[in-house]
Amino acid sequence: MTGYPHVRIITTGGTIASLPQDNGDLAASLSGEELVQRLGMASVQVDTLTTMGSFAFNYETLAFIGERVIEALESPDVQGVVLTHGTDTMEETAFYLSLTTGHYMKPVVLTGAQLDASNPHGDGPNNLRNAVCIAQSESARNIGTVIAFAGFLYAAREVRKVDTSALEAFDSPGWGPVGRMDGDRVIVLRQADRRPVLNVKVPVPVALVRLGVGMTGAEFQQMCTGYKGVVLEAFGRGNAHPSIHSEISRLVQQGVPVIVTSRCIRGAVRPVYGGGGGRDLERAGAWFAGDLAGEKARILLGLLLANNVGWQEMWRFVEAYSRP
Ligand code: DAS
Repeated sequence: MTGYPHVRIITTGGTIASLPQDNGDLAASLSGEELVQRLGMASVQVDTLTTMGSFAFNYETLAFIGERVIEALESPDVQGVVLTHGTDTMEETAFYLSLTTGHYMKPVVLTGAQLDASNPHGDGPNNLRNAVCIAQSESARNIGTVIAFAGFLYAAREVRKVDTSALEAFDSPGWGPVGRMDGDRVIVLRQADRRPVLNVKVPVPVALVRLGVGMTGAEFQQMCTGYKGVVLEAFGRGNAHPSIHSEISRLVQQGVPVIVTSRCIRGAVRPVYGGGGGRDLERAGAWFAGDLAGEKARILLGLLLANNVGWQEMWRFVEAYSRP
């Protein structure tokens, strides 16, 4: 389909494309064409990228998806892109895409399902229909990368999977949705913020360390060994056991960037406490990432390292993505 505006649907698998197999396992198996056929949609072009659960994706998958989404956005006939995806890691792919495609004035809409494709009451068809409406909608031209799920639109930077099984799988804690559906009408509540973008690359692996009570510098050090970057999911406002900040200082002096996020689901980190708290982590050279989730800070840092971005410039990116 070329010559007039259309939506490109890129499919990757996930529950939306899954059917029970003979042994009872649920497995992603429907192609993009089969998914779209079930909806009887016109004005769309389908590209089956892979048929996998998103829990099986790796860094290369992210870059592969990024390349294909950019290829679609570059096409003058494509008005928006819909990406079907497993819900487990959807927020990370959404964030990766917002980091690499944020300069295009075309929507990138991710969606999926909580109920598999064999379920007569499945949520997949409605979610996909809504995602296509958003990608076609004039009012959503400037929405950036969003997850469209259960009738709401969530910004890539803020969205998190908050429920393992409910149909309302996603939320943006502290922010709420950036839009909603009203029938087939798209109501945009907030436009996307424009931030600096990076080239599509395979992210460099970064350690993601979530603190638990009693975790010490020795444990932290073990978990970070061999990595070129570290994201610490610290306590509350961004605090850690007093034995950790000297390990952070050692890493930073070796040229390993350390980003502090919170293990809380809502609210921003801020250096407030001494005695091993956030002020000591900041003095050790760690960067505070606002309310950016740890797994997203990991994608950001991995992509910055893959793009060979210098230290000052890295900080500029972390700052830009730390702000809502
Ligand atoms: N949770 C499943 C889904 O939503 C598995 C996955 O992430 O692919 O599709």
